[in-house]
Amino acid sequence: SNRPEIDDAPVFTPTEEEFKDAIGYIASIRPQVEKYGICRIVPPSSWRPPCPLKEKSFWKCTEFNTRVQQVDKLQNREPKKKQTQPRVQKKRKRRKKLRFGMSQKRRSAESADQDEKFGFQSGSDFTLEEFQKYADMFKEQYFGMKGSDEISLFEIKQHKEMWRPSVEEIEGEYWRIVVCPDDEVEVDYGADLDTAIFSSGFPKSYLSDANKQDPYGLSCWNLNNLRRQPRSVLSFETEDISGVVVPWLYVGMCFSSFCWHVEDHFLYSLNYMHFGEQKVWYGVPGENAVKLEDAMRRNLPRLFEEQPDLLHELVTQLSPSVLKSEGIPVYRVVQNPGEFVLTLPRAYHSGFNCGFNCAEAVNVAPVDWLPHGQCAVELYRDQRRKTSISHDKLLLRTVQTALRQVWANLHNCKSGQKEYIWLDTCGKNGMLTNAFKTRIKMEGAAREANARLQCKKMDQDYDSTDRECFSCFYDLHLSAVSCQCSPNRFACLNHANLLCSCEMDRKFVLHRYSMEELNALVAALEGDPAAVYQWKEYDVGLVCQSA
Ligand code: 2HG
Repeated sequence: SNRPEIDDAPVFTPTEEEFKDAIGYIASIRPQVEKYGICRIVPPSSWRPPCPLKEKSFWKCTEFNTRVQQVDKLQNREPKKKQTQPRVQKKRKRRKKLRFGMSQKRRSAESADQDEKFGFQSGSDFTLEEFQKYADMFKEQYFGMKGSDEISLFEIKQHKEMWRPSVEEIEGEYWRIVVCPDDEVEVDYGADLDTAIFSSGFPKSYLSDANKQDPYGLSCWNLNNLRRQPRSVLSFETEDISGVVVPWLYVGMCFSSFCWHVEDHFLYSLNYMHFGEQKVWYGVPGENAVKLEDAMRRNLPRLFEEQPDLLHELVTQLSPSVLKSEGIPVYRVVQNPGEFVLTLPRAYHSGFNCGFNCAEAVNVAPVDWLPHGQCAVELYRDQRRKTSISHDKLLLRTVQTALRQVWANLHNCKSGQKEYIWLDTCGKNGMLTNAFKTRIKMEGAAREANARLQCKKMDQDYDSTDRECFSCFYDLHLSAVSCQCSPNRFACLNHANLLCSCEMDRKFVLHRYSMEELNALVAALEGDPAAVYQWKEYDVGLVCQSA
């Protein structure tokens, strides 16, 4: 069989009490999940949120766009680059093309760069009702046809129980198509649908007065609310970044796939299945991320030669059996409707759907994510890759909030426990203190290297979302280098030399805080009362300025 023989990732079944705090629960299971990278979370049986997508008016009327996936080309395909040497024509087996129904809805190939690199072309628009019909018909015909082209759809329906394949059979067939592609199998996937535009599968508490009382509208496991939970570093993100803090929806059919990838900025991801057939996941612990990347390069050298950043495109599968044979641990999860799947920072994951289903996903950032996020932006800088969030802004805002609590704690002005949620991330060896100290040390060294340049304070209200290093796209929230010659061009501290050919005395460093202020912040986080008071004076000033 082509079914990979791999162990299952752990399953967690929180009690109702444990389920009251999503970020707290995730933090509590992290030590156990780290060596797997992925896990399944089964909510208490009483937690059954209604799904507004199932309401008739929505189900039948609202359309979403799909992408077309050639499942047989996810691992084995020819690089698209023009060949310099004439290729020897290999004799190929007769290929059976498996696409069914609704082909009249298919759009012609749209994307202009499809000739340049492999990707998923835009497919048809469907309502959920139409997509379910299409998905069910595909699956019935696919598995009905196997071994015998003679069975009619009618006969298949009559013997539904007899042929209905198990998850394991679908999994075996999936990897047969991907690994030894004799047939062309094309499916559609309603992936990455912005819930702000399409709709969320969870009730939204702010949409109607009735929902304001709805425990599911308010639930901390409702993915629309996750960003705003206590102890979520992403609660300090003010932009509605689609797919990161605003959930995305996935409407799947049999064999529709998500290929090997890690989350942007190495964030956690939390995925909930609203309804439908199972989603099979494969996860690799975060500490094996580089090993996985090397294995992918070794096994698919020509594809990586053509496209060095292939893994960012999310269009490539590689059999878990191959990864295992290269010594990379891979774990499996079968997600059922009503269950969550959690992936940890830098844990590669991939998978496919067993039939028509609908899931929703968003990123999560408990405080232990900070060092991973730092590592991500440093790698992005080296790869000259754009960032999607300002890591330094989130870090600074978390520190500011934590320090208000440190100050309040010193004054013993307890006004409800909520005020103190960040306290145990501070102190001499707190997670927040450590993450901030590491960042400030790096900042100190980079400013030292630019000590010849004059310094200016940047406007407090300057937001780095409109500025990035011209060379590596590094975020410029903490500091930027500018030159009199070009006021709208900026560099990070590492690329000051490349900014322009002007003399150094025309260039200057813009900083949000001086090193003295940053070091005082560290001392305050560590609990030094004098530093806390010094910071408080400054913070009051800041609050007044921004008020
Ligand atoms: C993820 O967390 C996505 O990476 C998986 O939610 C995508 O469900 C999918 O297809």
